[in-house]
Amino acid sequence: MTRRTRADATEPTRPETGRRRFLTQSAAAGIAAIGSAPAVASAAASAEDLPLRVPKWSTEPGLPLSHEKYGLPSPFEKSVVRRGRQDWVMPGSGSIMSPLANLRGMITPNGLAFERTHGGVPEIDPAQHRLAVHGLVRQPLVFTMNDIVRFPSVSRIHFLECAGNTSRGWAPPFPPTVQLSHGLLSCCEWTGVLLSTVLDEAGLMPEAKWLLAEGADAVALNRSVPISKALEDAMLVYAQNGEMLRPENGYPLRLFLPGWEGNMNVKWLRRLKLGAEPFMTRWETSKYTDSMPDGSARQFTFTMEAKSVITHPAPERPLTTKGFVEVSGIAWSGNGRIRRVDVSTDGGRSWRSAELQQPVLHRAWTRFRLPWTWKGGDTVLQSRAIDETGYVQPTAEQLVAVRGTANQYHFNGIQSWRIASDGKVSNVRA
Ligand SMILES: Nc1nc2c(c(=O)[nH]1)N[C@H]1C(S)=C(S)[C@@H](COP(=O)(O)O)O[C@H]1N2
Ligand SMILES: [Mo]
Repeated sequence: MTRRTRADATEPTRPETGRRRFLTQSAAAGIAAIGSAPAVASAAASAEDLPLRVPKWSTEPGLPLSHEKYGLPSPFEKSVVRRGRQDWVMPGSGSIMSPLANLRGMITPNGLAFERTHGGVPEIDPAQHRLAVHGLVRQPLVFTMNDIVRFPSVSRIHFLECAGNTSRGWAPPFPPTVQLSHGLLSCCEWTGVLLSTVLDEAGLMPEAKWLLAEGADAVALNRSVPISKALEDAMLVYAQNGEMLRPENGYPLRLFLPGWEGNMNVKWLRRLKLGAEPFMTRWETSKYTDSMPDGSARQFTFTMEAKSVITHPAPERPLTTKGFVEVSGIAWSGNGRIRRVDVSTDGGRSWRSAELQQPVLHRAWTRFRLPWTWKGGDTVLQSRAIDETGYVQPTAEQLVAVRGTANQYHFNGIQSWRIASDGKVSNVRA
């Protein structure tokens, strides 16, 4: 699907430097004008808000500190939660999605990270947990968690995306929110030991070309991983965003394969078996293969290709005021860094390059932002990611032309949000 488009000639646009007014430049802005400021701001807001009120919370001592409890968000943020399906197909199976429209920057906090689990969350005592490394190794080994955390550690920021993310992008009806369409996705700082360090300890036999990674949950989820990936950047992860993994994300130990489909990132990892061939488990034969239009299935589609989505505006965050809008979203690629993100505010007729939040990291989310003036009309917003390999995120039509519509996995087509003239946002195919 690598394709060059005319947008490659687009000049990157940056907001002009120097003094610039954003919110009070249009008569409809809801910002109070102070004192002798020109009467461009909403008169209703001025009358009500000036002079600045002194609310109760500014005049009385506040609540005690939460120092003995685990900290929680403000009660006013209580709608910012994961949503999805639980006890789906079998007990404990489900997927709950991250509220992408309410995330800022490039890190997903642990309490909002997506969860996808096929047989419930095991409650594992780390003191009793073991990791076995065996098969085509010189010295089979069994590690305790104390052994694992003694190894030299690394911390890296990477995205994690379920192969089934945007699985309803192939054909209508499309999910009503960005959370339900794109929320099987997180980006976190992962801490652990490089898998290559642990494999060195056991000593790989020259014939070892694949490894089987197996979880300690009731479904014993297991996947075959080529040794090249195991030695390139795979990690055995025990911490996420600075604290030990949450039970739902694999406590006390998970495999992490940067940029590769979520399913292979085996949680509650208990066993690594080295072999000469892939193990052909049910997770890579009956599931996680891609149906092709000729009826065949494509196997071992490991890498999550470049993709992007606008998270503001989005159905959950409609436009309420004409004038300045910061269009913002995330882009990521399992093949490396994001080079550029183009945004269209006219349904794909013209494109402008968005500003990328620094640092732009390998196999991590890149937040993009583009200033836009919404004049109140009906239009369609789209974003298109280009990664450092030159790969351009395809349109949904291009993807369907190659892959058909009988698919569940690996949809990375361009997302279209329709902005209606009342500011409401809906999921459409433009
Ligand atoms: N042992 C085990 N590992 C697992 C799973 C599982 O059900 N059991 N689910 C997989 C799938 S399909 C995905 S997308 C990711 C989800 O990781 P998360 O729940 O930490 O977001 O874990 C993968 N690893
Ligand atoms: Mo998944």
